[in-house]
Amino acid sequence: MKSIITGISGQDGFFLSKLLFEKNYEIIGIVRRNSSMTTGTIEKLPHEIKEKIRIEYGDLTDAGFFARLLEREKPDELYHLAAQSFVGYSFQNPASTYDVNISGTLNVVNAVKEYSPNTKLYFAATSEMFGQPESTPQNEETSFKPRSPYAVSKLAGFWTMKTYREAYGMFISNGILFNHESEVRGPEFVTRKISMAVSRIKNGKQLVLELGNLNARKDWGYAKDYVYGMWQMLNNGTGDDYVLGTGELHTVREFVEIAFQEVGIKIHWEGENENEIGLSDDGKILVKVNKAFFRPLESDNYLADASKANNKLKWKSKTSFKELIKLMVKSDLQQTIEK
Ligand code: NAP
Ligand code: F7E
Repeated sequence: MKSIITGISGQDGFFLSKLLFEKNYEIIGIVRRNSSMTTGTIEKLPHEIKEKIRIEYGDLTDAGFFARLLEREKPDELYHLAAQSFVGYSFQNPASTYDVNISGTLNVVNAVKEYSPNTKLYFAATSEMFGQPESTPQNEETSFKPRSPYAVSKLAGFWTMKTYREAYGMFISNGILFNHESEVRGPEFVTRKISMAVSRIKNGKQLVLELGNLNARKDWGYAKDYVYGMWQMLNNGTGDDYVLGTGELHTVREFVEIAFQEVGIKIHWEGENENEIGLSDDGKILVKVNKAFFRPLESDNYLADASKANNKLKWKSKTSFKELIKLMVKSDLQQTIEK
């Protein structure tokens, strides 16, 4: 089986590469060139997997690149993971977010339609499309109320995929994935920002962790579990839309507390709102709130109802919230010591 992964150098690309390697797929990874020729998470893959990935350099915004690629390769499966994926950045740079996430997605689906219509296509949609939902929990029938340029761009991609699936009979699955994290999560996302800071603080390499909204609540799972769901969506009868998530909500505050517990530090909180601080037992200020990390709008109160994926794909989130935090902190502790 031949696969193409866009966004292979990101978090999900890392776990999906491992999964497809285990399943003996031929893997072509799309990477955008940068001046240092670094390849993101690909560099963290075991040697035998790296060796098997064929990198093709190209940018999502280049329609001609995808047309030539699909005409030449005609893969069995294409996982379209590449995106400007950071919600905070999308408020500062909505235009480039739309270029990459909307026009870029159109380039991918058009190339599949024109040059390789039998390719099965996965699109990385998101729970962010629910924004401020009217009902909880959310499933495939819940209406969308996006609350960021990122969410708007992903909703455009989602509807484009649905339209192409119905209009042209293409095999396309939209994964409406809730937050999923890991030891290779980008450092600007809150979970990794916390696990890295906790490890550095424990080792005396950082004094304080500055965060935004400590009361923000998310449905957090482990990325490795979720990429298995992506694969299942392309290997189960017909293309469809599926919600993947844990069905559990936790606050950023809880994440902080458990991450510090992992290194033997108990956090207690004092003050309110932007003056709130987190202190250790010996009175050291280890956590501060910084307004700069708040967003103009927050998507809150959303929670996955993954019963369709559970029933049809037999998919389940396997890793608990505590296990996730434990593995992230353990990995960052190791890296902090090595540096
Ligand atoms: P990520 O770590 O931010 O990876 C994004 C990938 O897209 C990177 O490989 C990045 O390349 C690539 N990319 C960005 N702009 C590009 C462009 N113009 N041309 C080519 N490649 C480009 O994201 P992730 O966490 O793995 O998520 C994968 C997908 O799922 C994304 O579409 C995201 O929006 C979506 N999603 C993620 C979550 C989650 O919780 N992780 C939840 C729902 C949906 P560089 O390495 O060069 O930056
Ligand atoms: O924020 C709050 C922040 O940036 C999580 C992407 O993969 O999942 C991800 O988007 C929460 C938000 O992820 C800080 O306000 C508090 O409520 O880790 P995040 P995200 O915005 O949920 C969705 C499903 C995707 O689709 C996206 O691609 O944490 N928060 N303090 C903070 N967030 C950050 N980044 N930094 C802080 O200091």
